[in-house]
Amino acid sequence: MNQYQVPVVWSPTTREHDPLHEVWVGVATIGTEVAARVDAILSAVTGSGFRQVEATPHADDVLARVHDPALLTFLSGAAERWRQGPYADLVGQTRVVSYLFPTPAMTAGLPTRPAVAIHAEAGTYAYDTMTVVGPGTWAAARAAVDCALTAADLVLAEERLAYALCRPPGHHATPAGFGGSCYLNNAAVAAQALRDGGHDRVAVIDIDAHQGNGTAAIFYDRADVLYGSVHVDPGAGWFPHVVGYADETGTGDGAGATRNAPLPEGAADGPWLEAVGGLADWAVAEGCTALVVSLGVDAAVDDPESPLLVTVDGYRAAGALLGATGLPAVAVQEGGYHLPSLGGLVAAYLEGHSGLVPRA
Ligand code: SP5
Ligand code: ZN
Repeated sequence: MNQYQVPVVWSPTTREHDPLHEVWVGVATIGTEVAARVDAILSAVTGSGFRQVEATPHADDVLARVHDPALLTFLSGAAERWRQGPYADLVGQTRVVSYLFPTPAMTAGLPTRPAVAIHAEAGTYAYDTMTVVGPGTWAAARAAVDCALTAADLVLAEERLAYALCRPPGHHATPAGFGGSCYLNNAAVAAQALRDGGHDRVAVIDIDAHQGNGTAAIFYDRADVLYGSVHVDPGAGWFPHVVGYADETGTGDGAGATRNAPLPEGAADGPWLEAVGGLADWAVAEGCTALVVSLGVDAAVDDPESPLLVTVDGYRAAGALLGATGLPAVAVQEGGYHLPSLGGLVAAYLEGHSGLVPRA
């Protein structure tokens, strides 16, 4: 019997981003978005149902259509500027972390200039203290974009499902900002590539535990890329805190093309799958011809970063629901931080989506 093999697109360069720590509530905590995630996933998506594909380098053109050039310039040069500064001597710190954020609370309507010092300029682009920039961050984030673009190429060449093992993740990266462990928005790049490749309407369905505020922002005023997300309720105190409410549905041309399905803590499989199914039906009803799945597995029971309590069978069933749309799909890795279970959750989702195992 012919069995479908899901291409697993990855790049060894994605291991070069090594945050060491995340500054959270003023303390340098042990990093959660670590390089070992790549290998935890790779070692699980093996066997006859998968085939590994190494990402190929792609030009910046699609990336530049979803991000402000100032963000790309800043991120690509930040680690080297930090290295050339006094920071190693002053604080023994090799990662870029801003101490200042020039939000409207500071600028208050005054005319402003770019900060000259990188320890202040970083706050123009960074919106949290957790998402640090180190020597390998740009190379890894850019390699993750190549993973997404290579997976999109495969789907444009008639593959029905391609998985991009992107790391660092991307869905919290906004047009001109980084945060939430994300630097470049891999899923948005994949969606834009599918649009450019001839799909008139593309849906991004985000099943990471957190609302993908970056992807939402990139497409909020566009009708050609739908954004739908199921996530833990920001109103219950969860990241991204200030957006991701159900009444945020798009603006201008994009009115009605955004859907947010916030869930209470402890929701578990039933309500979560109902929301995933609702988003899948919506993408089909709206006439989308291709899908990008922001595949975060941090909604799972053992994950330290969310309280949603979804099981591995839940992830398999979510895959089946999105696979049942019949739409060609790029699945892009987002969050998921429990190293022992991470790979199994990704494999279960992909098995469900590709129909490698019968649906429950
Ligand atoms: C891609 C993704 O899943 N990003 C997660 C963004 C949410 N991060 C919020 C972190 C809250 C602090 N958790 C404690 C971490 C201690 N190291
Ligand atoms: Zn997440």
